[in-house]
Amino acid sequence: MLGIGLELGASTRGALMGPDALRTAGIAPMLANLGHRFADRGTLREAEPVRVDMAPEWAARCNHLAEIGGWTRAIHDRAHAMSKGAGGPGAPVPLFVGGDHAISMGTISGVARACAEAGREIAVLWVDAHPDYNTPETTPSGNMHGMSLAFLAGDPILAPLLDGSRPLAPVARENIHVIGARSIDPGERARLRAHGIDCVDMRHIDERGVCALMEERIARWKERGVHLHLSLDLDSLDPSVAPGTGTQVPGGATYREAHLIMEMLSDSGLVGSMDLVELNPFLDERGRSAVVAVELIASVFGRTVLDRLPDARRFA
Ligand code: DIR
Ligand code: MN
Ligand code: MN
Ligand code: MN
Repeated sequence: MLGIGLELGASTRGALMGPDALRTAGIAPMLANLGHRFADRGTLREAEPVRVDMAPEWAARCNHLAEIGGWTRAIHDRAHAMSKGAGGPGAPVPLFVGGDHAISMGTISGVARACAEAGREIAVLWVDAHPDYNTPETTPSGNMHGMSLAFLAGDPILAPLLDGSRPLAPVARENIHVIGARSIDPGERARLRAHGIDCVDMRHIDERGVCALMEERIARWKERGVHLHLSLDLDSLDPSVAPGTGTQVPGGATYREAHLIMEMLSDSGLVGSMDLVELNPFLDERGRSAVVAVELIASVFGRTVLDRLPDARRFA
């Protein structure tokens, strides 16, 4: 696990305390109890601002651009180093803990570069109330945590966040999957449609259920043999379950819906790397969202309620 204390991608402060709250909530013993070797690599607490070579009209629409550029490059280098040999048998699974969702511009670009070097295809599952598919052209807020997935898909306006020494290996549009969406800006929605991004909104989940939706996607990832990166934004959950997050949106995933996504991913054996973002302890209620986050991570890493028996034996 690497903590990343970046909170300038959002307009609410406090997400930089996320990694420490997760530690207090018991991430280390939880994963150790599941039989994993858990290494806490500490928290990245600062990054030097850099000059990002972006046209001034777009740069003006990116809040804290120089800072986010510096963070993105520093995070990218760490994530790339942690992902060497990504997805190979027995390779460790890097867990990145934010911080706001702008950290994923560094984490996933680092993982994607390692995948490209290893000749591996990468797919991203973005579990979030927001698709974060804005660009400087479409953003209503200027907040860069709302642009991270667009950057990772290779948006040319955002590309200069990384520099020439760190080539961006964009995630192919057909390998980007959003689930849990319920707050999408108008320009963002048009871009998702134009790019054919697979975006499962809450109505889809209501109508078809998490199980069927996840089975389809898991079958596809298995067929393609991808390295799957899970990017879990805590605001995907309903605010009644996880209030400790900066942009609450009603109508989110229930506790069980979120766990079922994690459990099915765990069973699939596909998750090769993961982000947990937007945990804001300053907005939390006595640590309950941090505890929920630890429990969700535990489900990704193999915690089950019962032993999973083949259906025929379950009622024997
Ligand atoms: C909104 C809010 N779509 C924006 N985005 C996010 O400002 O771009 N909130 N990611 O968490
Ligand atoms: Mn997000
Ligand atoms: Mn966000
Ligand atoms: Mn979100």
